Amino acid sequence: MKRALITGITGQDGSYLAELLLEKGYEVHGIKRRASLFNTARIDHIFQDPHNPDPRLKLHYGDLSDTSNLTRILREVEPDEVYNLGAQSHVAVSFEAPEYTADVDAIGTLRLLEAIRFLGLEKKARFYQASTSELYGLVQETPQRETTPFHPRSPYAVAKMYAYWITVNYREAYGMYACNGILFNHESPRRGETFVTRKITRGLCNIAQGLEECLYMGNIDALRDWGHAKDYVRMQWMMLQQDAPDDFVIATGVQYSVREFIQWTAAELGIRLRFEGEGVNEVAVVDAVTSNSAPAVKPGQVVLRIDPRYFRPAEVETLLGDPTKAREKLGWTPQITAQEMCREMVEHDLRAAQRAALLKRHGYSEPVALEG
Ligand code: NDP
Ligand code: GDR
Repeated sequence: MKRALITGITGQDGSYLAELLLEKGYEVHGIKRRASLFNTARIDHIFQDPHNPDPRLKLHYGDLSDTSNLTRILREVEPDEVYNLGAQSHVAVSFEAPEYTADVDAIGTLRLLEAIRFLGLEKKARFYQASTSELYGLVQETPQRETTPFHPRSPYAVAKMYAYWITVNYREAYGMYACNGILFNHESPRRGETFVTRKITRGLCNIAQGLEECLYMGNIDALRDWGHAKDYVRMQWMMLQQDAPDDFVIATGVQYSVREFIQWTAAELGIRLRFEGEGVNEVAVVDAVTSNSAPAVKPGQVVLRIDPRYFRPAEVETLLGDPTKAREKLGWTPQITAQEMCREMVEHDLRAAQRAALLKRHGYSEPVALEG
């Protein structure tokens, strides 16, 4: 039985990857952070009682900022595969907490690689690094592929650039099987609530149910290449099953704007929107409501405004990936389109909003709008 260690197992990708590896018969170890509230909601459904004689999912307390902790866990687990998905992953937050982001996202990756080497596991443990399309930042070529030069535009992207190169360096210097997946944005119903797609699906579902009045957004003209996290974790595993390590762009090759994602979400809820005004004065107004999914929304209602608080000090305006290498060398193609993914996210968030509205009507609780 193969053993895998996943940092960031409690995150979006970690949870889907853990499911996939359990299905494939792996023993899965995950590092979770100590928090004052439970942070395991995304993996609770695959939790296994640690008192069972042989649980195949095991969680270890740890943190990418703690070398001795990482070394001890690696020594205990002796994994065949290490997936480094743990990170402070929010680009806007990285401008607020640049040093912490560098410590976890850049030096955290070095700590993990060095611990593998220190323990003499460099020929046994295959290593996957969660690299990102944010490396391309101010894009030098469209679409972006493995050879496109990097120009990172945030403390997050700069930290991830260190992690990218240290992974390449350990491969070249020590012959480690170490790979970078350069992943473009990927989403799902498990996406963190402050990333743009989830903020939109959750926010508009809440508005549809009368739980919030208006969604406040930043740069809605940004263009992204969005895929589904389930498709992308499959590729993370595939990258570690090759004869030789390599780096791959993982993307759909199709690009949409944030504004289009807003329109899709509204359409799923039976809300027809029109955008009015310009720049920070732009708003989205309801033209018509054509389904009973949005009982609280009325024509003429302003459901979206621009708040400059969500603009970034340096923005990545456009990203579009070229996944040709992944298709040709690994036979990978994404199965779920961005529109299908949007529908799944709306269905999920509408159910949650309907439930919250029911509770609210009966005086039980009131959800709050999130920053992000
Ligand atoms: P999430 O933000 O959903 O998950 C991040 C995970 O990292 C969580 O489990 C989080 O723990 C954990 N983590 C945060 N800080 C630390 C730390 N100091 N030590 C250990 N673990 C920590 O991210 P995603 O699942 O979306 O992304 C996975 C990885 O892929 C990240 O590295 C991200 O930067 C990268 N990436 C993501 C893309 C995307 O579109 N989703 C695209 C390209 C790259 P907790 O739950 O306790 O917060
Ligand atoms: P990104 O994702 O920065 O690409 O990083 P995010 O969803 O946060 O932003 C995408 C684009 O939408 C614009 N935007 C807003 N973003 C947020 N979060 N909130 C808003 O209100 C808003 N309004 C407009 C942003 O400016 C941006 O242009 C994600 C993360 O998962 C990274 O970890 C990963 O590396 C990259 O994707 C690939």
